[in-house]
Amino acid sequence: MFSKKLIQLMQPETRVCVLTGAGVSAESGVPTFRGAHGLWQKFRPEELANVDAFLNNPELVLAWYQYRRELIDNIEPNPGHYSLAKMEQYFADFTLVTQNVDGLHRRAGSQKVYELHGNILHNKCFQCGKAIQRVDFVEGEELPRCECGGLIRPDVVWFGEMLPEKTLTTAASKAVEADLFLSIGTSAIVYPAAGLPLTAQRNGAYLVEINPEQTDLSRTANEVLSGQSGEILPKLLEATGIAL
Ligand code: BJW
Ligand code: ZN
Repeated sequence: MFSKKLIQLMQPETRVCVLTGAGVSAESGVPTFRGAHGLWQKFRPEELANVDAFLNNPELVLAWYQYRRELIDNIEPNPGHYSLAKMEQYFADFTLVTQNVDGLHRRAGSQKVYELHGNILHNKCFQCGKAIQRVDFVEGEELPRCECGGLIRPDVVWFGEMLPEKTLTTAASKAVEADLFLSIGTSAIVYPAAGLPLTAQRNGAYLVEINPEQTDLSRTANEVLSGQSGEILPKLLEATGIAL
């Protein structure tokens, strides 16, 4: 199932960079955005995850995020998340970059997580930018507002917005330095995150994709492990002799 090359690279001194997407949380019950079983089918992410959608219909956008927060409150990380937390302990130089906003990597024990698209459990003021802790949106009640009067929004990155600069810069430099890059559970179509695996490979990394479906990256990757990350990652650890 795994190539010799990949097993050889599973040494503690190998520099590893991982990019995860919604597929890693799919087995926990979080719907993906676009995958075959994507459940946000009523709306394309581009329709809700942008500033105009928020300004035109804040109730709809906030209700979407509230629904997702409640969903995340009631689920658990899966063996894919736990395997990545284990890998952080095993490799001396290991970087976990995620596009996910669900916080499940941390809940599984990953200590350092570069969250490129923010975190759904945090909020900020749309007007003054002040960080605001979790505020639940109740449909039919007044919209939550900051003390400055601005609307409160989730602290996530919408289309057309910049990613957190330092997080992105670190992720990009870790991709450049990596010997092994794993792209897991992402359709790899949203930039700049989707550029990270390509940057890594251009700079010499062995690029492995884990996904049950083909993506644009599948043709480019050095190795494609076709299947669910919650099954493949524990098997990879087992094949390497790392106990989960
Ligand atoms: C499994 C599985 C299992 C299922 N195991 N796998 C043209 C070219 C290049 C770029 C652009 C362009 N036009 C516009 C852009 C820029 C734009 C962009 O990339 N658009 C593309 C759609 C073309 N990017 C941006 O706007 C970004 N900002 C930016 O570029 O700033 C600079 C700038 C500013 C102003 C002007 C111009 C430039 C920001 C992007 C923000 C993305 N935000 C979202 C929402 C976050 C908040 C929220 O969660 O609500 O992030 S959108 C959504 O997509 C979310 C995700 O993180 C992201 C990626 O999705 P992901 O994770 O890959 O999920 P899916 O569903 O797509 O895929 C799941 C995969 O899992 C599938 O492949 C399944 O098969 C697989 N799977 N089960 C393993 N068990
Ligand atoms: Zn404010």
